[in-house]
Amino acid sequence: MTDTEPTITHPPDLTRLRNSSSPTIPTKLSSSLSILSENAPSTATTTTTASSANPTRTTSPTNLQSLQHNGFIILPSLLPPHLLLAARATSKYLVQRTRLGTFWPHVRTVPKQYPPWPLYKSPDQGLNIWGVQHLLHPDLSVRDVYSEVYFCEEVLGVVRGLLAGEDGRAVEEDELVMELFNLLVSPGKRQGFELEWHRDDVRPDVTEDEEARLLSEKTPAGRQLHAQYNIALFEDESLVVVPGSHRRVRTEQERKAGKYDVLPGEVRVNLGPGDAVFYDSNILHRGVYGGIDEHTELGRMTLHGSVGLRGYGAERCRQVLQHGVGEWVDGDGGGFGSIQDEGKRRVAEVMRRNLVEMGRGVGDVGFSLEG
Ligand SMILES: O=C(O)CCC(=O)C(=O)O
Ligand SMILES: [Fe+2]
Repeated sequence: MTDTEPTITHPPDLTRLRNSSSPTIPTKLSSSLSILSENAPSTATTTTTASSANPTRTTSPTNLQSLQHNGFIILPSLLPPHLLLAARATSKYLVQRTRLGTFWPHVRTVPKQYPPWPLYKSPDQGLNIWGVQHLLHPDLSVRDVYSEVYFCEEVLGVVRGLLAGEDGRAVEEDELVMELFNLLVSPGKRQGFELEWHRDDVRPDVTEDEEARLLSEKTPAGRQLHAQYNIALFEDESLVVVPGSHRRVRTEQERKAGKYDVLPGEVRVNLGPGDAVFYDSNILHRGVYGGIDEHTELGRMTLHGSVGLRGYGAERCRQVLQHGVGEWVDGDGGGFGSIQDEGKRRVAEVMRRNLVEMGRGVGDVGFSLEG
């Protein structure tokens, strides 16, 4: 694999959004979207804007307010440089070895959008991967690097803020639940692939009433019960979202639209290395993945993770356990003793135990979506 990856450009462009349907024209952001990207990670910021004629004091929205309003937030350069460097090197190795077969069987395969995916045992199966699953699995030899990233304060600090209750105070670390951590990659063999429009845990065939009920159940009294994110290790513009669609039922047009149609207001999320997008997983979204020549190109390598809030297992367990984490999280070697920093190790262990507790006694959870 030759190193044809884009060079790291810091700081990245702060307005990493554009209309997906007009790639070269910068997005005309509506007023509701113009607040995107202005927030510093994890804490509310207060800024003073002064005009000599009319000095006004405005408070920037917190990450949580922006996410609740738009359904997603973009945080440029979230991942610290040493973790970005380590995650890039590790992911190149992981993906290359995985594609060769016999190294890591847990993958997402083209053209299947949702779990379960077949196990990758040999390249002779002719499978083409668009993701590598279970980065925190104890049998994965490069797991240590991914645990340093998953449990890093830069990410968990943002998560604690997004899971805040009515008082707006960030939740404590021991209220967090370890959930999913995967790597999304460009399919090889120059075989492009697209995900259809979906919400992660609401089926498309539900009635309007059922859709409304499910959406409010998943964010009771407006509370986010989990935080989901993509952290790009290289340039990535695969994710397309409809801003604001996470808290409302689909419009007539959205219901009638084809699986891959352009939807009104859709935007493509454009991330640079180390940038993150946190999104409400019930926003209408899809993925568009250009195929690469895996022998000469790296393409997309984006960490795709989620962290839950303790006490809401009933709402979250299907989303998490349908991916099969319950089979290894409590097993031999599942602990995070390899994490060097004592505080971080403690948080990781608490979060893992919270996941084990969530899965205890839960039977077959089935799958959220089919296809
Ligand atoms: O590729 C992405 O960023 C989105 C993936 C996705 O929507 C999913 O796995 O449900
Ligand atoms: Fe999704």
